[in-house]
Amino acid sequence: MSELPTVAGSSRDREIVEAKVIVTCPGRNFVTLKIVTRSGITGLGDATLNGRELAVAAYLQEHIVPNLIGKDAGRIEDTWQFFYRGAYWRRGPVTMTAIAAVDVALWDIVAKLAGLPLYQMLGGRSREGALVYAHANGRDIAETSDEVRRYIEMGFRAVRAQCAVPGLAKTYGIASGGKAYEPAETQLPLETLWSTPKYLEIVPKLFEQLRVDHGNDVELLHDGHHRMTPIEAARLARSLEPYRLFWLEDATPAENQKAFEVIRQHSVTPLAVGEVFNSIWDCKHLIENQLIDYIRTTIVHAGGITHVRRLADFASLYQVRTGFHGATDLSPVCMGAALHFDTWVPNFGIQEWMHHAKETDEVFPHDYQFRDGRLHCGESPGHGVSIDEKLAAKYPYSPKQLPIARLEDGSMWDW
Ligand code: GCO
Ligand code: MG
Repeated sequence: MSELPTVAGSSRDREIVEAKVIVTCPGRNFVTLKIVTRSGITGLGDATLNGRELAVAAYLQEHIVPNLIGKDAGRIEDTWQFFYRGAYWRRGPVTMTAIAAVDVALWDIVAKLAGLPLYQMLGGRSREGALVYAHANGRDIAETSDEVRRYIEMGFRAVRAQCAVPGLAKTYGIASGGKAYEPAETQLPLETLWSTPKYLEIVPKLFEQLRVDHGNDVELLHDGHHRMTPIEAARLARSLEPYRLFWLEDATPAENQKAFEVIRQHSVTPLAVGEVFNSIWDCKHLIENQLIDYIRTTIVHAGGITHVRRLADFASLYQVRTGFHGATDLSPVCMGAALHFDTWVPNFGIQEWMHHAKETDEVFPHDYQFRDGRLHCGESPGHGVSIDEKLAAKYPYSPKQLPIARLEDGSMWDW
């Protein structure tokens, strides 16, 4: 790569001379941290927290950037400990997303200094590509099934299926007006109505039909998005057993990790959880008691590669596999880093992949590619994702928040 210096690697070369927070909205909002060393190597980290972007941007700008200048970019672990222990205030999505951005940018730099793709720095290739799942959704069972077919025809081996719930105007995961589904579309939260009994009526029928239409070869997934109580989740998980799901995700909120014991007592449907977790402590009980099968916590929201590697190693002791979050609100920078991680991590399960918009891909050129149902990370040094800053500047920040949900009597519920 042209930016590699002839003499790489002295601590003076690695000194951080610039750290810049870039906020851009090519189709949706993204926050990116760019770190530059004295020798001119740049590293990028994703810092996007959907609907709360500017909180992380300010955390980085005010509290992290001043501490970075002058540090040795090669001291990844020490920098992680500095920002985690040194902040005194531990964990939380804003802090852990900011730390993740620094961590990923430093891994990117160190891999570029070594002239190696990032997966090589982690221990090398364990597989040829990362199995990914796509998002199929529809206004009814037939439309959802058509969408599943479309993805199978595109080469996907695993598809998540969500279908509108009769009697509810707007449901999580369902696109409106023929557009691709996007989690945050309005400036202030869109109010939606939720009914678990109505939802529990339709979901088993959806998967029964999908198995009739598509057979048993394709892996099918479903996201409950934290809306069921533990006993309701247990009922759904049990009723889905004949359709052999790859996983049921976020069956119930997990602040109380013991809640998953109820689901486990009643069902053998595999369980995935963790896209809203930001630390190993959020899933310690879940993992060591084998209450889940897949951990969703990904790099951008949980302290970066340094922390998620620790989490994945811990999970491997209990045969829990990774299934990283990969919605469109995680930037291509996170996706690039995640794919290098997926290429290495021994206990890999699956990777979520919602396509980014064309504008997003243009702002963040990347070398990962979809082939045969898998995403393949590239071979260029680092994580293989860059940013076109001039183009990014043409897409100013546009405030957007996630929807909220209320029950039919008006009470607030989980969206
Ligand atoms: C998923 C997620 C997303 C989230 C979104 C929030 O499984 O992909 O549940 O759809 O809702 O990432 O910002
Ligand atoms: Mg989810």
